[in-house]
Formats: sequence, C-alpha cells, structure tokens
Amino acid sequence: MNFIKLLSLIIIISITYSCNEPLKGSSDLIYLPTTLNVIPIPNEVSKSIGSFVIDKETSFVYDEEIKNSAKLFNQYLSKGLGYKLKGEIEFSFSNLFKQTRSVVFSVNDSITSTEGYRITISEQKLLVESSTDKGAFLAVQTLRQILPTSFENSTYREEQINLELLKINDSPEYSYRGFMLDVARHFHSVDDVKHLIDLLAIYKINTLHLHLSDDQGWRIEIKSWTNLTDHGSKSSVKNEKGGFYTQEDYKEIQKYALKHHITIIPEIDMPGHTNAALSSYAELNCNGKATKPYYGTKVGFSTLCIDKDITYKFLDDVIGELAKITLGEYIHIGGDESHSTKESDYIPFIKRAIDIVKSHNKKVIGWDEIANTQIDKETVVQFWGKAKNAKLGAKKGSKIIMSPSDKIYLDIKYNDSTKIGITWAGLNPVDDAYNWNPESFIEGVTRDNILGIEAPLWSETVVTRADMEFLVFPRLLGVAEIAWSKPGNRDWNSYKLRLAKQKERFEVLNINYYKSPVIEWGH
Ligand code: TNX
Repeated sequence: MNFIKLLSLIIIISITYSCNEPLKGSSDLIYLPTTLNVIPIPNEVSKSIGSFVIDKETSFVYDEEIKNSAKLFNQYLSKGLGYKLKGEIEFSFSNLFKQTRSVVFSVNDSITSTEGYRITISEQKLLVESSTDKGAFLAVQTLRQILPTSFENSTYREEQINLELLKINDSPEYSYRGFMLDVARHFHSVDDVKHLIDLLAIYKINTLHLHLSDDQGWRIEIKSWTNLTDHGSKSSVKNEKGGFYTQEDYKEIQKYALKHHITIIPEIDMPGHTNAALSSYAELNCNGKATKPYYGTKVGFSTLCIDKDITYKFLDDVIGELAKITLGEYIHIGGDESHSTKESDYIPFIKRAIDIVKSHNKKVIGWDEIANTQIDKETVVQFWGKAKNAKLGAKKGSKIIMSPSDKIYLDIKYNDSTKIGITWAGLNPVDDAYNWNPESFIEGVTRDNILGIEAPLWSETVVTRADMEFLVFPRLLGVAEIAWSKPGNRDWNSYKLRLAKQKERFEVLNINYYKSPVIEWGH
C-alpha cells in the first residue's frame, strides 16, 4: 500500500469513527444508554474515567430563563447534602474567569426539542443545557436518578458527593406522555393527586388526564349547575368515597402540575357514563325524571337526552366553565360505551359536543368510538379497545393516543392472585405492559399517526392512595419508557434490571409498589 493510500485510509477510518461516535470527547468510553440506571432510558449516553465533586466549594450558576429548574436542582441537592450551593446568575464578567468547580444551567437554543436537554459531567463542571425551562426540568429528573437514592428522603449524610463523568443527549420520542386517573368511581383528594403528580414527574410523564364524571359521581364544581356537586358528587362505587373538586381546588391542582411541567386534561364523559348528572337534574332525562344514584360498576346504561335543547345548554355551561379554568389546550369529551344511545343519535350528538368545545377555544379528545362520527383532523382519538376505530381515526387524519386496554390499563390485574384490580381485559403483567410497540400495534396506525401514549387507571377497585400506588407501580415506568425512549434503545432485558434498581427509590419514597415476580428485586 503506498503512502497516499495509507493516508486516505487513515482519514476515512477516523472520519467514520468520529461520525459513529454519538458524543464527542477524547476519553469517552462507552456508548450504551442501557448501562445507565435511568428510566426512561436516554437517547445517547457516554461515560469516561474520573469524577466530578460536589461539595461546599462547588459554585452554582444558571441562566435566568431556566432558573426555576436550576433552583429546583439546587434545592434537591440540599436535601441530600444539607446545604445549598452558592447560586448566581451566569455570564457575569467575573464568572467567565472563575476556575472553580461549578454546576451550570445554561440555555442552548440549538437544542430544538422543547423537552430536550444535554447533561455533560466533566471534572470541572456539571453542565445542563436546554432551550426551555421544561427541558431543564426533565434533565433534573434524570440527575435525580443519577444521584444517590437517599437524596429523595433527605437521609444522605455525606457533605460531598462524587459523580462519574458522563454525557447525556436526550429528547422524547412522543410529545404526549400521559396517565389517567378516574376520580369518578372513587374520589381521590387534591393531596393524593398532588402526590401522584410528584411521582409522575420523576418518570417524565407530562400529561395527567382526570376522568371527572361518570355514572357513579360528578367531581367538579359547576357554578351554574350546583346540584351536580350538591347531589351528584355524594355517590361512588359501593357508596365508599364521594367528593368533588371546587374550581379553586382544580386551579390549585393545575398550578401544582404546571410546576412539574404536567398538563391537566379534564374529561366530562358523554353522552353515556352520565348517571350522576341525570340523577342530579330531572330535566336532563328524556322522561323528565331524575334517576337514582348508582353505586355499581356496570357500564353503558345511561345516556343524556339527545333531542332536548336543555342538554346542549347544559353542555355549553359545563364546558364553558371548565374551559375558562383549564390551562391546557384540550378538553376530553369521553364518548365511550354509549350503548344506550342510538347510533343515529350518537353521531350528531358528538358533532355538537365537539362544536361546543371548539366554541370555547379548546381542542377535543375522545375515546376511540368517536372516530365513527364527523371528526376533523384536530380532534384526537384515544384508542382503548377497538383497533378498527383507531384505524378509522387515523384515516380521517386524526392523531391517536395509544391506551391499549390489554397492555397498559393499569386497573387490570397483574395476575390472578393480586387482590385489587379487575380482569375484563385479561391480565396485564409487568412484562406485557412493557413489551409492545405503539408504532406497530395496529395495522394502519403508524408512527406519524400517533400523538403519544397514555396509561389509564380506572378506579372501580381503587379506594386509597395505597391502592392507587399498587396498580401504578411499577407498570407506569414501562409506559413512561415506551413514551419517551427511542424504540431502538428499548429492551426488556435491560429494562428489567433497571426497574429492579428502582426498588430503592420506591422504598425511600414509601410507594406501595407491587413486587412483581417477573422482576428480580433483590433483597
Ligand atoms: C372501560 S375504557 C371503560 C371504563 C371502565 C374501564 C374499566 C373506557 C373508555 N371505558 O368505563 O372503567 O373499562 O377497565
């Protein structure tokens, strides 16, 4: 081989090598996201030898635009270390020349994903970069899983901590990563919802859908129709746990969620699943008689009266009040299991409901049955049961939220021997909830049709916070990884090891998780 050939070969090899390298850096050792103990797994990870020390000498600097998340991180560090790092605004003249070790939160507009972030831990600097505060918040959630778990409950005792040198480059696969809580079958308090928000945020879930009305109860104050809560909020499954959110409560939940970069989506189910409203107002019934409160768990027996004008006045008032206090862009209109509504009534009804939501400047989400009506491209279809509905929705140009009941309905039992939960959709063990691909789940629904993933928790058997945690943990983490991580990075064998390591976090956070036998939790 002559010299020129050898030289070009060297050049080609080095170019190829540097192109394949996910993150540049002379001492980067590994490119294996799955070796990092983080859920959901980030896109790109590399590690190198050495460590970054956080101690009392470490300074803390941040850009104004992302100060909320930066401060949150300093606060979190102080839970473990017992002191806060000295904070200042970045880019002051004096900062530029400082050589001290520092934690730096810096805006980087070249990060195009609003939820994307980079973390670079070198010997002198722990650098977090994002183009938004939301991105920085998500980076903090990753850092939380890199720090010792005992930071979570403030039992870390050392004054110093050494972090291994790392680079992480991350952004989500899906922009909609949801969880649904049914507060209608059994009510769940503001405190329980806030607690849930704390936990959802750790795993980068960004949407909390609240199922606010059903046959068994009405859970949101509507000032123009007060009997909805005076009467309709009292009932629940087995008459065990009624209640409702005042509009102030609802605002407080949203404010709390917003701090965690989580959007609330309120659902008023219609035209079926409406017994609580029908029992609160006689005039909403076709026969003019109020129904009795319902304490059972059957579905499909109630319907609003499609022919009465008052029905639409009712909807306009309810949606109008709700839209006014809702920060997010969507209102969910249910539309599922309306077995007591004739199809010829259901179709025009849903059209009117969609128009009402739009007249209050919100977009619509509905369960997959609404695909059979005149929906427009802006209306989102939430797949839960019938593949043909999801396919039809996609064909009509709607985006689809994937909530397959036989995979990620978290109210479905893990196995025959677990106590709470129901079994109509079979069983959803921890591995099944992880081992499916949204983009190839339904023929005719491809990656481009999908807005995101949502795991619902229906609450027929969910009464306490402990019940809720038992069904949600650990399955939610698998859902979070499906929604966030690149399909090529997802792998059950890696996931189950990382999930086993979350045990410590579940325990320090006092989460009543299910010790599924498919995971080797260790002692
Ligand atoms: C079906 S899924 C329902 C709910 C039940 C749930 C129980 C859907 C849109 N409707 O009314 O609570 O099954 O798993």
